[in-house]
Amino acid sequence: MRHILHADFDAFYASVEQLDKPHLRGKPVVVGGSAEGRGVVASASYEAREFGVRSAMPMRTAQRLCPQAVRVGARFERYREISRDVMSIFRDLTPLVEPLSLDEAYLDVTVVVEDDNQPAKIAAALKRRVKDELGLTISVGVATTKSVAKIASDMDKPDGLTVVAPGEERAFLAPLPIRDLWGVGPKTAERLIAAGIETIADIAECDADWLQENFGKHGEQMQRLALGIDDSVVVVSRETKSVSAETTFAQDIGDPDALQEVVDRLSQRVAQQLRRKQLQGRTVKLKLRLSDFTTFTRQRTLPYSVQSAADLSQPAGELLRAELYGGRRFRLIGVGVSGFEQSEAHPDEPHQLRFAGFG
Ligand code: DCP
Ligand code: MG
Ligand code: MG
Repeated sequence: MRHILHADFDAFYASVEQLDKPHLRGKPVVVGGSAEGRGVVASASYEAREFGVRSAMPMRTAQRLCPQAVRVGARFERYREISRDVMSIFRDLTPLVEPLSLDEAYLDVTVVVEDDNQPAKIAAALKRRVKDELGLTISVGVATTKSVAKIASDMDKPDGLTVVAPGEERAFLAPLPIRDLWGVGPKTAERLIAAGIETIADIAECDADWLQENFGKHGEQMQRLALGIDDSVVVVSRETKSVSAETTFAQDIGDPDALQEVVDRLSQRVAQQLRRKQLQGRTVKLKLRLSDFTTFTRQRTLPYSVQSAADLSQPAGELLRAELYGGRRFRLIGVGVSGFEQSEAHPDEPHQLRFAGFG
């Protein structure tokens, strides 16, 4: 039997803003783009939620529901920093940490459990440590499976701790609406409700053949999850050593401006991946292939680390210009970054979720 924690910050972006700007504490706060710019709410403080404000809502609607709410723009760098901090607190507890996004992760604490250190106690201690060290609250779900732990962490927000004892998984899930189940997105939910299936218990008790006929393998999986059966393990992603992007041309290119444009575009792709993986590196690499298929790389290590497309395309462009002599033409260009700053393991992209509709 496994013991899994799912931990998720409460109103993450909004709480960070309240932490950094004490005058916002206790007030309705929404983080996101302006109403004039057709912005949407990324995160709403729990004070704002009392007025019905929710994530993904147009900012204009949020301001109508709660005119006194203070809107602040998002500061992704800061959120990434706190995300790194919390993941490192998690990894202090167990190496089996699977981040799902900046503000949440699964932790497999099976080997940490002892007679006098039960999962509930471990979770409470983790919440306390995060609060003491970061000044923010997380909600934690404790269960024997990932899917139940994830649902449990959402039950008692904010500052929640919900423990589903071994053997209680099915009973815990039974009364919940089908939308709470892993993998039940809006379309699936609509079809299930049309058939009179409204709670997770309804799925658990539903005729297996009917589910299979209507939803195929997904139907089978839904029923297993509804019964509290889920064998998926906490996946620790490998450390990323480098991030790169390359492109091959239909026709060889020699024009410096056209080549620089390609470098700019590749830099943007790399920057996007770096952002997603919360990485920044000091070594910029350019890969080149000539018309005659000779392939080589040039690299430079900078005194500072880069993450943005602009910071990356500039040194990559310099490496390129040094190779533009004698009318050389290129058939492939690649741009990459390595030499990442933090030495600790970094999450890869949050793992691909198997179903649509998983929040
Ligand atoms: N986020 C976003 N757009 C969304 C949903 C989320 O930009 N539609 C961002 C802002 C959130 C962060 O991701 O702060 C974490 O997402 P959560 O779903 O965990 O939401 P919160 O942490 O804000 O609130 P909760 O207390 O419900 O977890
Ligand atoms: Mg959250
Ligand atoms: Mg989250």
